[in-house]
Amino acid sequence: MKDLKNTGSLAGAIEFHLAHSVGKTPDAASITDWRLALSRAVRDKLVTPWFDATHRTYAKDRKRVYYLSMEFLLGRILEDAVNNLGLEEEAKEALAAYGVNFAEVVNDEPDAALGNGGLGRLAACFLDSLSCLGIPAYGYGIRYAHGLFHQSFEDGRQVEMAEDWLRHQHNWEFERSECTYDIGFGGQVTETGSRAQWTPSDVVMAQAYDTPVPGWQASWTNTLRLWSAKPKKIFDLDPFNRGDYMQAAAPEVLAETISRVLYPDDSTEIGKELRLKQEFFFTSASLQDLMRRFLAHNGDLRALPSKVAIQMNDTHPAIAGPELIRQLTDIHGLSFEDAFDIAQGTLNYTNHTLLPEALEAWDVGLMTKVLPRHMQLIERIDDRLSRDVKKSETGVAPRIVDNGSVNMGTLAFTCARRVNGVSALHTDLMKQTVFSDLHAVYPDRILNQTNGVTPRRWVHGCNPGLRTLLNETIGTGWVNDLEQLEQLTPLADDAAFRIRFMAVKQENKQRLVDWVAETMGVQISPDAMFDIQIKRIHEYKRQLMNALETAALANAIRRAPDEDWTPRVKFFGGKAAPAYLDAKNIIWLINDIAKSVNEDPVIGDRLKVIYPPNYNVSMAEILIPAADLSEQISTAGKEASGTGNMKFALNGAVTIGTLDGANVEIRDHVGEDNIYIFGMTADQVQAARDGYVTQAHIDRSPVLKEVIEQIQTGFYSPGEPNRHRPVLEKLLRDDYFMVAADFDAYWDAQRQVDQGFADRDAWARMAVLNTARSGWFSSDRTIKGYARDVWGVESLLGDTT
Ligand code: Z16
Repeated sequence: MKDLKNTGSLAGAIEFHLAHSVGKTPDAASITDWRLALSRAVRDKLVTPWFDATHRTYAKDRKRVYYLSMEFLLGRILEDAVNNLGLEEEAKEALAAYGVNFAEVVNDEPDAALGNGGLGRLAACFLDSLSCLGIPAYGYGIRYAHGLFHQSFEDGRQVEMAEDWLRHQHNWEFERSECTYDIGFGGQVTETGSRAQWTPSDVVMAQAYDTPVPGWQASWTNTLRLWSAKPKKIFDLDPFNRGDYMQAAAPEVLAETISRVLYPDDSTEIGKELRLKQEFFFTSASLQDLMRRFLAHNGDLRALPSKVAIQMNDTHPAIAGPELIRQLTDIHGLSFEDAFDIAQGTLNYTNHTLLPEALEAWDVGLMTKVLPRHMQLIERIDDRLSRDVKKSETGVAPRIVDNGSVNMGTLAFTCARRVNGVSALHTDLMKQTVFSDLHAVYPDRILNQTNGVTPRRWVHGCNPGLRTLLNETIGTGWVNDLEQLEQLTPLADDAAFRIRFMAVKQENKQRLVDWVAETMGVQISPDAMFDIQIKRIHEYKRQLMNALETAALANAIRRAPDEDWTPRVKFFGGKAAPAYLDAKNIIWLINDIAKSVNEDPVIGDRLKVIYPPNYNVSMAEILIPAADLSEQISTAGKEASGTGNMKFALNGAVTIGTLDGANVEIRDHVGEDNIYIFGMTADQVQAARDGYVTQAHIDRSPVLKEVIEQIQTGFYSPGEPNRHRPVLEKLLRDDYFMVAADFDAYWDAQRQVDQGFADRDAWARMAVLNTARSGWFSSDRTIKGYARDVWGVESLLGDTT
């Protein structure tokens, strides 16, 4: 292994840090103390490779990637770093010498939940791949004091609590108290000559905190730089001198509000002033920082696109267009046209959804108030777009400023060199729907980069049994070259291998059984099929359809308990945005169905429903390796990609799903015999909208009809028949996501799954083939695609010159 130029043995470093960083003796140390000591000891080993990577990038003046994202859903950091550094055995032994259990120590770490779902977790997987591939890159985001809320259930209903991940020392980051930038808001724009000058009325400081991101064996280490808001001045002296200490502290409170909390909305935009301020805050700080780094080595601003590639993760950082142009014109004196060309050559934009309610649009009045100079520049960018439209003679002219609001998707598109979708289907739909006008004007701009997931966390880390089996079977190269899993394909026909593969699955299921018993006090059988749907709760993801099918299955079992049922445990996991009442109602219904099913002695072990509260990255790491069946059942055309679908397939779960997002590509890779596809296609969904009548579909389906009547009459809410009326009323009034239309196809597919699982050997074969053929879904493949087609950057790994 590579010499990490470390600071001696890990054991010695842990002891050192327990004393010197934590201030404890071993006999007085709690699990948290050991964790903090281990974190410091591991972090020490990162420092040298981290410096090396920085120096090599500087020395060669290489093009750097800057990934701007409002969200980085990292989850736990320590175990991942221990794995990537190959320190697992050493850490286990070092702690065991004190009678301390390594697993307990790493599990003590709170998740860094600085994201809502797929978009934020994708950013975290990308950071891992960028480092593993040796691409010089920075992640830029916000160091929220409070990440995604903690979820609990009270009588089946979601209750939210503030999350507090920074309560204990956060031992991974380096505070950069010297690295700060001023971020202005409001105020006036004046013209001096041809140069505009923005004088903000409020200024806060963005302060950097750096987290090293080690690649595999730390052969390369990048930086995640998160910004925290600080006041320019701590106290207002007038009120302080008057003795009004609370009033004096107001500026501090106000400034820090900007980075206080992550907005908990996934796929809906709320248009709040504070959110706009957050977006500008981290975007402006990041651009000031990267410009400083660029200008330290380059005099010619025209060289920016050759040295810098900026990725806007969704439209959240789309103010980067006007902000970069503002810096180039108002600060560095370039003309608008030159500044626009440079900015456009540097910026790229990833779109993650086509849902209209998720497309950001800021009120012009609000934008003018918060960012007056940027609003002027947005108007100029809009003029430039109009000129390009005229030149291209395509007819329908898209506008950035339209109907009193600033369309951030159109802005991001106009300011970007490349615009990408996150799966093949999603990219096609982008061209056909929301971006069809812009695509006609700029036909070479849109391209696809299908999402991926990091095999370090999502196989090697979370599935030690599979890791060992793979290492013994195909060697260890798969960790960095996941398509090597293809070598397993012939072994799907090898009975002895299938047995070993399914023994790993069984161990993982037992681990989940124990966890459910411990955390929820519910006993489930590891011999049942584990059927899992984990993701944010959203109508388009159709957890409701899964819940209705669960209730229908319970009915069928109750009617004929002695039939040959395939025992199932249905797992649900996920949070609803606190303001998304329809999603919260679905959670309530699922929990009521779970209660009824689980308490029914006639059903027994044939069906159980488990909904553990507070689904997060760490919980996914327990659930995914234990899955037999992966639920990916969104209304076709609505799930841009999905990434959980990839994690399940890699870990040997079989998918039941619609032809949506990356499911299409999963089918192409694993083969149609190894996946259960059902329901309408995206085209059929579009065609079915005209004249859609929910009741007609219900009348056609006696199975669905019975369940709906049960819910209506309070079967799942005894004594309170109206409890679930809102869910049903919405379904009957406006089944926009076509639960009723797809229900029968889903039911039938599930019965096929029952039969499939009953033939354990045939199922094992499918499971092996899912793992064998999912290597393409590594985020390493995705990042190589971005590096080649979007950023124009190369790996510095092995480049020791
Ligand atoms: C998000 O997680 C996604 C889209 C979006 O507009 C906002 C958020 Cl917070 C998800 C998509 O829903 C999912 O299909 C996709 O796999 C993921 O982004 C990563 O691209």
